[in-house]
Amino acid sequence: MKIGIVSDSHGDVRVFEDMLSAFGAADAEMWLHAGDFAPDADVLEEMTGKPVVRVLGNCDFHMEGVYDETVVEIAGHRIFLTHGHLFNVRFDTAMLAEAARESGADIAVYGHTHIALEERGDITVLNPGSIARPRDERRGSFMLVELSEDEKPAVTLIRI
Ligand SMILES: [Mn+2]
Repeated sequence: MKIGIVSDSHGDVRVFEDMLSAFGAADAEMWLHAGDFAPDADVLEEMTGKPVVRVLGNCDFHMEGVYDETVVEIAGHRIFLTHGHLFNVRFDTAMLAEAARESGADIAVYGHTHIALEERGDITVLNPGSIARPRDERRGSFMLVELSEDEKPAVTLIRI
């Protein structure tokens, strides 16, 4: 199953158009939004007609039924999704990976730094970067991830 991962759209939902017209994005059957701003996930849901799982970022206000972290189970994988500011991610991803491990996840997804990252260990740690305000390159980024049972996730980072 192919999923899309996006973060830190910061209200600039117009960029979703470019994102969704990128090669392969239309095939994503589900999206994860790692926060900032969580309400942007509603727009993405409307645009794609697909479910969008979201968490709260440090710039988000209280939203009914939306939390700081959540676990999503897809195709035999468990994905720990959180924005990252509560896990010291500006320093490194050790605390985040540990939280993912504790919740029985094999994949951790976060945002917050606006810097794309893919780390492979016992936990696959993914940051799609920011779709609207990248700090690593000029172009915003997101990820498409192919998930199959008993296989490591196949990750593609895409710049818009
Ligand atoms: Mn943030």
